Amino acid sequence: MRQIANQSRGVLSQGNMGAEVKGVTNGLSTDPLTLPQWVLVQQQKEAPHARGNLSILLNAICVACKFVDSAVRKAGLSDLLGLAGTGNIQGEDQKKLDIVANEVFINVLRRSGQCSVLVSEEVDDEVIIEGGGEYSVVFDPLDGSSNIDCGVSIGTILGIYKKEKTEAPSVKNVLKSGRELVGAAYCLYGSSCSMVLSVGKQPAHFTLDPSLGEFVLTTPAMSVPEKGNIYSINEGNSVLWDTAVSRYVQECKNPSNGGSPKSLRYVGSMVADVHRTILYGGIFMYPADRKATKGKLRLLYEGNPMAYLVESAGGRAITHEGPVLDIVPASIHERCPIFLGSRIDIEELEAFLHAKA
Ligand code: AHM
Ligand code: MG
Repeated sequence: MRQIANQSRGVLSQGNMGAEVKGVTNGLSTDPLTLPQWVLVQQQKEAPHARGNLSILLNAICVACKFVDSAVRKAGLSDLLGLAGTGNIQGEDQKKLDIVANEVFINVLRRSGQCSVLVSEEVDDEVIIEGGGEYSVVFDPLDGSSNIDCGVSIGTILGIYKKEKTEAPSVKNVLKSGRELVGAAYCLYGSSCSMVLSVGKQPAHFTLDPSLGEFVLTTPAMSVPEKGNIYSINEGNSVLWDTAVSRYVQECKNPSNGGSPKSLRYVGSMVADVHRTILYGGIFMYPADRKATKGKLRLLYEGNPMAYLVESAGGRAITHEGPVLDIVPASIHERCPIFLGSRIDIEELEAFLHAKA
């Protein structure tokens, strides 16, 4: 058998793998970078003296996401579809999978030893972990619940805060503007399982390889296209919108410059709608309206993490007034209107939001 250059002498070096050691052979990646490996490499580069606590936390998040992905894929076979018979603080019926996902995230995050405060969409009050670590995680364990039973994409959304060592664990650790997030991620349980993660830099995209059971890096640095041709909004609420939103959506359908109309895409799962917006460009909107005067989506564990990821990818995220990330929340389940996506599309929307009625 022919020997591979350098490997035979045991001198493979970082960045110089030897002429015959390639990353792809017969269409198969032979150089997969898993999420835990990626985190270690980033940490060594950015914070060589770090104690690895963030790595432990991110690994725990990976485990929980893999568990939920597996539960979602076999839900129809394991009596996991349908209602649990309980409700959450927002008065919404909880699905069985909402409860499973919530339990998994709380257990895995608690056991990681890195968290002192957890906030979940499915739990009325913040969870304080005595003797926990410096991180606080806010999360929607299973977003897009209305899509669970019909097999449409759903997801998990997470935001990560870090407290000062001297700060006592309390709800104050998370009642901070989104600018203070140290990281955010979402996991999409779709036609494939994708994790998009940012810890202060452009988001990286990982795809779950089910045969390895690992998230493998598929895009190191994601960028939202400057402009897109998709708008995404629940048009069923159009009778409730204000004039600015109505006029902007009309402009999307019938551009005043005679250009082509935008296409409408709306999954009704924020993770799926935001993932498409980051990849293809365009605009996703859940505005305030006459009925939902603060919008529908929750600031802490839906609006802020998504705004953080979209802005880290060069896009923008605003309310009717200003950046989502500037809002300082007063309570853990508060709602906020949100418009996010391509920079130019958001600028065009702003012209309508700021115009005199
Ligand atoms: P959920 O957290 O109860 O699942 O609700 C959030 C979801 C988002 O994923 C999605 O963008 C929105 O609700 C859809 O709402 P609507 O059905 O009103 O369009
Ligand atoms: Mg949600």
